[in-house]
Amino acid sequence: MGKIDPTSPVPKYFQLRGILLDLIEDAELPVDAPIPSERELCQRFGLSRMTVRQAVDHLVTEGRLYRVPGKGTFVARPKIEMPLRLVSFTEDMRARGLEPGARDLDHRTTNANVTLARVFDIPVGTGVHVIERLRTADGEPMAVERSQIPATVAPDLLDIPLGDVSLYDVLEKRFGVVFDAGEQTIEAGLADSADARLLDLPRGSAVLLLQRRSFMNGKCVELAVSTYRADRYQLRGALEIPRRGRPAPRQ
Ligand code: 16G
Repeated sequence: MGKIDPTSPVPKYFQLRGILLDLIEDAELPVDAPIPSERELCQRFGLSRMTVRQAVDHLVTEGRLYRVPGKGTFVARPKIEMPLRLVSFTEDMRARGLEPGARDLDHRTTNANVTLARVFDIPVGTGVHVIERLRTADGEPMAVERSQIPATVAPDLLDIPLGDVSLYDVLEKRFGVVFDAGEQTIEAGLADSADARLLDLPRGSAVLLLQRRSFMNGKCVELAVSTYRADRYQLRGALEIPRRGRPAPRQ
């Protein structure tokens, strides 16, 4: 186990954070295991209570630990990496060995306003299906997804129960919709009271707000506006090396 180096310029709380993270990563502290009490950590590393609390608070904020009032502090599950590919929720969860689920919150057909008409390249007033679902993984709420699809693309889509089924699967098998391109924006946000309740989070918790446009043959066919739990998802992307400013290869 690591030690605190009193001569290091790295603050002691940050060193302890690193030691605890190593224990989590090496699975010496597995998921849902309690971490040693504040008193034990103070004794073991010769630190003040304030320093220990600062390290633990940091890890709680980062989503690596969670507190249960009256019980202690435990190791959190690792976050899920948000796919930066055009995959369905169902496909993504299955690939991780988790059971995908969907609860139908609301579905209706509305008339396209100017914005939607522009997005879908359809006349204002044309029907657009709106499907709101709570997405779950192994029964745990993960996201609220609100998909909008022009009715011309999938006329009787709302006659199909969209509870525990894959929307993309239905679109492909029943309506021949196969997406061939997509774009997505991701922003930080705070859960409003409705989403917080659905996602089982305290109101005002951090969430990720996503907007996805999925295309077929150059036309947008789905506009999804979704709220994902920030305590369960993280983003990872490959970094491209910019061409300019790259050092010339050595001769
Ligand atoms: C993804 C999509 C969503 C789509 C859903 C279909 C986002 C950010 N992404 O979660 O647009 O409706 O997959 O999943 O919302 P399904 O085929 O499992 O129903």
